[in-house]
This record gives sequence, structure tokens and C-alpha cells, in this order.
Amino acid sequence: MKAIKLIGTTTVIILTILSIVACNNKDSVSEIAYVIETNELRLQPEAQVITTNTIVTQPKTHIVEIKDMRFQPETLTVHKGDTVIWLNKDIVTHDVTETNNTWASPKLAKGESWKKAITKSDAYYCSIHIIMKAKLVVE
Ligand SMILES: [Cu+2]
Repeated sequence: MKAIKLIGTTTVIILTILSIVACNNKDSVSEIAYVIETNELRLQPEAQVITTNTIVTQPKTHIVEIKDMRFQPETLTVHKGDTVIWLNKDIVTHDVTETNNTWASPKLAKGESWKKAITKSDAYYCSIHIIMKAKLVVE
């Protein structure tokens, strides 16, 4: 019984739509189209809230003086992204060479300087005077 009733209801709906379309009235057709369109389920994307606890600090510039055959300070603590300038204040030429030779400055004569942005902790030395050793600590 339920199936027959359902078929009957469906037939009534179809006949109603057909009779509206049969009118050949453009307004009626577009009204049907409009109703169908507004019955679509539209999902709105949910807003995403992203929380970060990162504290942004401006990169700093540090100076390591090379004098009296030493890097001063011999241990320098920096933040990742900081720049270090090595300034040769000795009367002899020095350089700044990473212990594993991953980077190195050119030879620095008296009064010359060289700078590098620091991304990780590294030990370095002067390849001209290998007893001159120092290190950068990134915290
Ligand atoms: Cu040196």
C-alpha cells in the first residue's frame, strides 16, 4: 500500500512539473531551475584559527674582533639568522675557516672585515695560524 501511495505522489509531482513546463513560459522554467539550485546543500569552509607561539626577534649583528692572535670573544652565542662580522685588528693577516672547511672567509689584512649570517653552531679557526680557535653557539 505504501509503495502505491508513494508512486501516486511521485506521479502527481511529475505531472505538476510537466504542466508548468508545458506552459512554455520561460519564467516558470527558470523558477523551477532556481528552486532546484537553492535546494543544493552548500558547505561553507570552516574558518581555521592557527595559533603560533613563535616569538619573532629581529636578527642582530655581532662583532668578533681578531687581535693579539685571538678571536675575541672566543665563544659567541647568537640566534639563528644573526650576522657575525669578523674584524681584523691585528697587524698580520688572518682568516676565518670553519673546522670542517664548509665555509671560510678570504684572507683578512689589517683593518679588513668579513661577515656571515649564522644558521648553526660551528667551530672555526684561522687557517694561517691554526692555534687560533673559536666557536659560534646558536641557541
Ligand atoms: Cu690568523
